[in-house]
Amino acid sequence: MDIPEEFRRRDYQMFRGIPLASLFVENWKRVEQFQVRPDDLLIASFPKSGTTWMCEIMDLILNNGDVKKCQRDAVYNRVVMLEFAGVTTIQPGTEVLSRMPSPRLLRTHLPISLLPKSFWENSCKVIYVARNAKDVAVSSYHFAGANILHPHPGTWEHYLEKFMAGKVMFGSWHEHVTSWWEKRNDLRLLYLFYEDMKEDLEREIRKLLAFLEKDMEEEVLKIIVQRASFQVMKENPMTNYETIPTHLLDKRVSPFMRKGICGDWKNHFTVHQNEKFDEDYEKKMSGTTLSFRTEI
Ligand code: PPS
Repeated sequence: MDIPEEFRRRDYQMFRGIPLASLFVENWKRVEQFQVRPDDLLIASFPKSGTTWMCEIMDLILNNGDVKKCQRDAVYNRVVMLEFAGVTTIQPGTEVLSRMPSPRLLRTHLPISLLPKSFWENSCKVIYVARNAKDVAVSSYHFAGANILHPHPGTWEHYLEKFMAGKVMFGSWHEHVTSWWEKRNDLRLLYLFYEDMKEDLEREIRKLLAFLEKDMEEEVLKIIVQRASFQVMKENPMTNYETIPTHLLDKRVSPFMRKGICGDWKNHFTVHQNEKFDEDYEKKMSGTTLSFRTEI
C-alpha cells in the first residue's frame, strides 16, 4: 500500500465546487460511471461522523452477528469507499466493488450533489450518519494531522476557520448534512445521528433492522451492541485502522479510534471561537428542520 510523494499532504483540488483529494478527482470518471445494484447498501456521511462505527454495525447485521466472519478483513476493505482511489497498488473503490458479490456494502463521503446517477436510477437503501458540527470539526482536525491525504491542518484556530468556510475535504459540513436531509424522501434513506447512537445504541440498531426489514434474535442483537462499543472497536485490529501503515496514517499523531464521545469540542473551542461558530451556524442552518445535539 503506498501513495506517491506528489499526492501526499497536497492541497485539496476544487471539483464542481467541492474540495477533494486530487487522487479522487483523477479517478472521477470511474465514480461517475459506477453501476448501483438495487440490493446494494450505501453508508453515507460527512467525514468523522461515525462512518466506521456504522460500517462495523452493518457488517455485523448482515452476517447475523458472526464475529469471526466480521474479522475476515479490515473494516475499510469489508465496506469499500466508492470514491477512494490510489495509484500503483491501491485499487480504486469502484474496481473492488465491481468484483464484489451481492449484497454489497459500500460507503461514501460524497455530498449528495456528486452522487453518481445510478443511485437515483437503481435506488438502493442508504443509511446516512450525521454528527454535530463541533465534534466533527475536532475529530477531523486530529485526523488531518495524522493522514497524509490531507494538507497539514496547521493550528486548531486556523483549521476551525477552514472548517467553517467549507474549505476542508468534501466541503461544507452544513451543506452536506442539510442537502442529504432535504433529499431523504427521494431516496430509500434512513437518517441517523451519532449522538443518538451514543445515547442508546441498541435502540438505533433496532431502527436499522426495521429499515432493512430484518429479524434478529435478541442474543445476536446484544452481541452486535457489545462488538460495536468504542472500547471493543478501539482494541480490534480490524476496526482500529492499525493495519494502515504509519507513513500514511500516523497513529502517534492521533489514533483513528480517538475518543469516541459527544462533547469533546468543549476541550478545544475557546469561548470566542464558540460564539463565532454559533453565529455562523445559525445563519447557515436557519432554513432547515434538521437539528443536532452537541451534548447528551
Ligand atoms: S472517517 O475517517 O471519516 O471514516 O471517520 P468516521 O469513522 O466517520 O469517524 C471517526 C470518529 O468516530 C468515532 N468512532 C466511534 N465513536 C463511538 N463509538 C464507536 N464504536 C466508534 N467508532 C468510531 C472515532 O473515535 C472518531 O471520532 P473521534 O471524536 O475522533 O474519537
